[in-house]
Amino acid sequence: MIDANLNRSSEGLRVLEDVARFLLNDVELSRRLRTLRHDLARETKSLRIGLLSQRDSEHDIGHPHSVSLPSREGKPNMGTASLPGLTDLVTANAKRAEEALRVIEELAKLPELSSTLTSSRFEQARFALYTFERDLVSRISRRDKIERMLGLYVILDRQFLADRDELEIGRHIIEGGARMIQLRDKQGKRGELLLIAQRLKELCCRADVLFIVNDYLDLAMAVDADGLHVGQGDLPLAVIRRELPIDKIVGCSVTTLSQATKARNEGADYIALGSIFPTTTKKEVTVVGVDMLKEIKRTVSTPLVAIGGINQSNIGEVVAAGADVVAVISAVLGEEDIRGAVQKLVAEMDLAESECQNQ
Ligand code: TZP
Ligand code: MG
Repeated sequence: MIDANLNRSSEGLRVLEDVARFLLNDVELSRRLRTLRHDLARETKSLRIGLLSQRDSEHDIGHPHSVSLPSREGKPNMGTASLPGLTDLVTANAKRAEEALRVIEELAKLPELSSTLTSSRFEQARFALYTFERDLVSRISRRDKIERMLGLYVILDRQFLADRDELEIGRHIIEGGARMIQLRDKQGKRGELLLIAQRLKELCCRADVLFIVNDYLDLAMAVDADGLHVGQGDLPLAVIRRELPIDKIVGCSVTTLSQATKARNEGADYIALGSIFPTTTKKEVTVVGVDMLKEIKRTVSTPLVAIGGINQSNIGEVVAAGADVVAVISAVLGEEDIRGAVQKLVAEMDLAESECQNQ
């Protein structure tokens, strides 16, 4: 049992470590997982020869070719509703390692084993693994959303919309080809916003467009939005991270390189820099210019959204300067033909991107 469970735990840990290393490129997480795996190997080093001497895999009734246990073929054990994804894989392997550690932890309490194995060491490892499991699932599910962060991000500003219907405008924005929509209402009428946010979220979800709520953590949570966008004066990122479900993304507005670095370090999934150009949509903005965009792009690898005063005539310049996503309000909502305005902006972005690639 000890041999089997040590193998299970190190194999499960190795899968998690490789996911962190090769898929998430997360140096820190993969290093911590490797340390845990090595610590466990060191802990049980003195048992290695004895365990190997007693190993008899061929006659194990759980051996894949054994007829003694019912076949598991055709019964996937990772996820049920749909095809297993990476989060199912991580969960299955974390569980395998956690369970294995628990078995060793229990065995180590037996009088004949307590002098060779320290139960509490396996308990500590199991608890460390619970946190790794959560961190990995969070990283993977947010990564899936971040990978969808491309193209045009339209901010449905209710004050700019005046009396126009949010849903109808939202539909036209999606039909035009925007990839992200944010609901923004600086007057904060949460009661009115709830139903609108719910419907917009459903609309976006059907179209595979990311739906982000500006400012209001409670509203983002109530409608299960894909994420929350906050500014410098809003709740700290650490508090938001603690409150939001682990699969949600958080965007943060910045105007300087140091704010961008700080937001990255505090766990922002994307950074929105602006105002890039002068704008009348938002009062008292700092105009930062395209050079700041280039500088942040060079220094911070977090996905970068450019915002402020961007329109058809300058969107190409912003894309060329390194914006991963471009966010607009007036260039879309200030137009009569919403769908057409989105289409033209998207076409300009595509053109600028292909020109960048050809250079
Ligand atoms: N943050 C920085 S500038 C800005 C916000 C919300 C306003 C963007 O609006 P527009 O009309 O695209 O300039
Ligand atoms: Mg805000």
